Amino acid sequence: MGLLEGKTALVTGIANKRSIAWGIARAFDREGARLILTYQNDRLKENLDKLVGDLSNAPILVAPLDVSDDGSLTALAERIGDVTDALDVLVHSVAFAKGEDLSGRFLETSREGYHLAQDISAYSLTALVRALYEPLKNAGRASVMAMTYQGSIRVMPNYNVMGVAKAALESSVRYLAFDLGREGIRVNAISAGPIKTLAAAGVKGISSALHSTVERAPIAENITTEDVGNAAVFLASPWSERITGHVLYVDSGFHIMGF
Ligand code: 0WD
Repeated sequence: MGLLEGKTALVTGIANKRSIAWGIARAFDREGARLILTYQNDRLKENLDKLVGDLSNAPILVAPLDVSDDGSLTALAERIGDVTDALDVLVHSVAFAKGEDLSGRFLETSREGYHLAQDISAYSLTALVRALYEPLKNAGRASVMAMTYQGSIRVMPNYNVMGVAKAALESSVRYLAFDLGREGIRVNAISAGPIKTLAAAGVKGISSALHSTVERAPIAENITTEDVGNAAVFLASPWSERITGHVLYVDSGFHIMGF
């Protein structure tokens, strides 16, 4: 029997087969979860339609979601309400910043670029949890998780405005964990090491980040979306029942290193 048998899990942020969210969806599927998947726009829906054929169980719902649009969040909550009263697992795997804000000096970040990165990459977690509060509460023991990166606490050249957004995201995880703990809703983050995805390709210097992991991390190997998927299964399962407000590093141990 799978670790997530009988659980309903929403996974956001699948852009293509390289997406971290796809690694998570596959791991959840393997463990017997009932999946709800979202896509950002029609172009990405086509990718998702092809990918879901690889799952052992068809998703119970595939729906659009633009996290920057409150109407879209409300519409998603309604669609979810049509298929289930309870949502056991919620995965936030969404981030965006302007290309020009992901290279050069952080100093040059515009007000607009800063707001955009914060809105889509950090505030969206709170917006999503707010929109889905009822089904999460109904689950009794729900688990929410967000994807983050160590650029939140250390300077990773070029990560810039996204590092600041990830700091806000990780802080949001802690405040939400406090707000929702008494309702049985846990909120955690997974801080993944660098993985070559569509979003990562937008950050100048991803190749050197991948190279650094192999050179300097205790486990001298880059991580995969499958590694993140397995950690997500743990956070979604009862085996992590007393863990909340935590940032779990899945980075081959890179974060413990000084020199
Ligand atoms: O090295 C990496 N790849 C790491 C990624 C290391 C550590 C953390 N992360 C984080 C990212 O910051 C993000 O939060 O993992 C999460 C998932 O990112 P990913 O899997 O690396 O990237 P990708 O496959 O591109 O998925 C992110 C998706 C978007 O894709 P594109 O590249 O088309 O922007 O986030 C979605 C979109 O599908 N997205 C949105 N979804 C709903 N509403 C929105 C939006 N407004 N904007 C972006």
